[in-house]
Amino acid sequence: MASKHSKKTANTTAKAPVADAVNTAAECSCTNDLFHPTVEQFKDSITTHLRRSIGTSEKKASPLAWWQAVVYAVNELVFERLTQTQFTHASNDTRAVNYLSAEFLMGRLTVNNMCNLEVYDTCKKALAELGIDINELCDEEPDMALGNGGLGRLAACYIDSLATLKYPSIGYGLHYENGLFRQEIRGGRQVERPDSWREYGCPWEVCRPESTQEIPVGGYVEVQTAPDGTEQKVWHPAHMIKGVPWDIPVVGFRGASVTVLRLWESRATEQFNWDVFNAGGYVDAQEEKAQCETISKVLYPNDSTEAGKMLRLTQQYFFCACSLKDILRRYNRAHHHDYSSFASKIAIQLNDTHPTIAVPELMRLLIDEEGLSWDAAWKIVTEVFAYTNHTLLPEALEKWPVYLFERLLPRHLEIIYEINAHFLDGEVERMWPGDNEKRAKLSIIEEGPCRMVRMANLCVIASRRVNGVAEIHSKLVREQLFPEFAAIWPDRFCNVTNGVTPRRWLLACNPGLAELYNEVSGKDWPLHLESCAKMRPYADNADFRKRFMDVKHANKVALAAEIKKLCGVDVDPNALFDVQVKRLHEYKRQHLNLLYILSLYNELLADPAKTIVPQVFIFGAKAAPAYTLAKDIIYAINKIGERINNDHRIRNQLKVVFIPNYRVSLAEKIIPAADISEQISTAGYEASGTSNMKFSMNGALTLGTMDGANIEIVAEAGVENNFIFGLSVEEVQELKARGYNPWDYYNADPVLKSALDWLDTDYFTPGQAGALSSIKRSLLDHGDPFLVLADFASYRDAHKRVEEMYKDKERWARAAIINSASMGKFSSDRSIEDYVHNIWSLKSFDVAEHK
Ligand code: 26W
Repeated sequence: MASKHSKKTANTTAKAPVADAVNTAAECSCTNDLFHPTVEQFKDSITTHLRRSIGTSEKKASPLAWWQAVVYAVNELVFERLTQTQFTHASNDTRAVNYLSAEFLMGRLTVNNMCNLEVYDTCKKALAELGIDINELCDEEPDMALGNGGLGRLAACYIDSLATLKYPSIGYGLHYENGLFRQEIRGGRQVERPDSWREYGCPWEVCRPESTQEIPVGGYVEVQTAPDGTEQKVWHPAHMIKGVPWDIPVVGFRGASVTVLRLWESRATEQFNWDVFNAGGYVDAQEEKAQCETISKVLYPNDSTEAGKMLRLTQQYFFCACSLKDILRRYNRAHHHDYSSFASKIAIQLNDTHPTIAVPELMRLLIDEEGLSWDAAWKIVTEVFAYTNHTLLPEALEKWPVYLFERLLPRHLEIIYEINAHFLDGEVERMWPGDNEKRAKLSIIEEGPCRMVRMANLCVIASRRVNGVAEIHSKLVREQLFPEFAAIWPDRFCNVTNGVTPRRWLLACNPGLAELYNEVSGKDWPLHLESCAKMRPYADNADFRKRFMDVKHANKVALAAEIKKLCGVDVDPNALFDVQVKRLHEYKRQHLNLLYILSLYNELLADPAKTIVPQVFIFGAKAAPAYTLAKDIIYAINKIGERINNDHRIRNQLKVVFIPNYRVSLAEKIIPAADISEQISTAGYEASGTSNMKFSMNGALTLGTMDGANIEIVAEAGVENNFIFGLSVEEVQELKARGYNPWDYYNADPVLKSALDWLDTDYFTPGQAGALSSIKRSLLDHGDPFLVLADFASYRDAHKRVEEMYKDKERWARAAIINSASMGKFSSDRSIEDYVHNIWSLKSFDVAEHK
């Protein structure tokens, strides 16, 4: 089948000469050589793969086998394009960005790849003719959940945009055997279960054993004197670990180009096994093997607190070291160890501080292995790296105990000390001569009983650019997180507001709305999301409003069915769907939402005749396994939901559902069905948020604080079309400085007081009074660090405004349309162009067909 497709491609399209391959991003005509199979050809390809690649038949094939066969059929197109992309880049010796990230939250790839190749409808028909429902088939695919939340999903959106915009690029990460845990809810509580996403193999990935790397760890450093009298450091590592790369090709929209995600799997080296084995240590060898393989076994499920574990540091070092060796190997293929053009060919982006160890590792490779001087190596390093900060939470800023470095990476520790000495005696001394306080604050090493390496300081010192992920966040990064660094290097700091790929988050997940955009904006809107603004005037057209809301209603009907299946709860698609889906964290304030629900329930019980806008509150959230209060909040949502959903007195006017195991594939079903998007973080704490953008794109109205990208979203869509409440960043800081006392709010507001007191009773947990008390205690006895009580009244008021607007169906539809049509800025294509122009300086390349 492969030859059939490629032959067809070759015959039907003109070959572009390689010399013509260099084009600007604006000329977007590269897609006409993409092969579009017919329904018959697709059927043929799928059944052939069933028989010849999988060894089954149409009659016997399991749903999993059908899905695999479809992936093989789609992959024929993907691989063809991959080869073309790599040929184009190699023959032009392109400058590329290497995106280093400990997380890539890819989700499922089948529908997305089909949509990007514009073969979804063909495939759907082909499958229908074979008696298979495409939705059921696609539900066979496990999510690639190799990330915790926003940071990992952002990396996945960026890979999609890089491929679509034809920028030479590669994503590097870890090939976790287990992604983020699968969440089960038992008795209302979160239980973590392993997520083995590739238990039966993943048909999208290709192993590349020829690019395997060997990575040294442990041991000691010896100082040798060279014949010319100079000192040389020689690292004698204790062990070597093998890094095996797995490639996942990501195809851009209309097959523009293919960007590879290269994920490293750890294995024991053969050499080690043989040594121990020969010494009679068969069992020891097995243990060592298990230890090596542990490195890529599991993703750490924390999205804010750093555990400081040896394994986590080893993971970070392992994938950075593999990636750098890979980068150097490819560079040297064309440049033969001449490093003079290294910085002009290579950009490396650090996705938060998790890959910071790449900085000393590149220094080590250049100095110890390639023979460059310190100054030459440092010049390269500071031209190549850039760092994105994703959080201001102090507990999320990575610090590693020096003793862990001594044990695992002794040579890297020396290099870090030297970078630090150069910096403190250079820039810091020049700026603040003799100021020991400044030296202590800016040092990469934090002194104390346990000396620590501050990874963020190392990142800032080594990077040519440091960016935050929304305007307000970048301002706080510059002014409050790193003010001294910004004084030393004012031009180093910049902003790149996050974005999301409209291919996955609109075209693929909301076909009904995508069809409306095809009508009003033409079919190129997934490439030019600003063109969706053409829908704005239709907000005034009653017929169009009806069609828009019909799409929303159909999505709500589908979600209601899913909720019935997953939670066993009946919800009415005519009710207002109010959604908060994101990681569970106190700063995101799911408990603020819950307190409002309690107050609303209380109102209904107090007045049995009362009618309100029927509302369904929908939650989805995973808590870090060791984050007790977060898990208590999940328990509270479930128990309160159980009581409310079964209380006939309130006549189905209020429902609360917690959808278990929230993940990318669920987000794709939930977001298109939302009326309200809850974005209620304490101002100053949510760096950007990205689901806020996805919700707005899909026609939900934001109920949110002036935080992160919410500020930019309402600037585009109009504050009158959303519901803004709560303290601003400045007000939060003033209140904290003045001295915040949550008891004042508790005592002054009877609505709030009774909601909180309810948590101490056994009303929601019969026979177990106090089972929900930890939430109340955190808000009163432990000082309410995220100002939940301070924002409650304003939040409640905003909810009342939501209800008022929802009663006016036409007004609501108008606001929903304007929100969706105003999200052009939040395409990840725009974010990538910002990175390209302000940080990476890349040129895009049209991918030529070749034979
Ligand atoms: C365990 C250490 C750790 C610390 C922080 C792991 C992961 C993190 C991430 C930075 C958490 C994260 O995902 N941050 C989110 O990044 C998104 C993409 O920029 C932003 O939109 C979110 O606001 C931010 O919380």
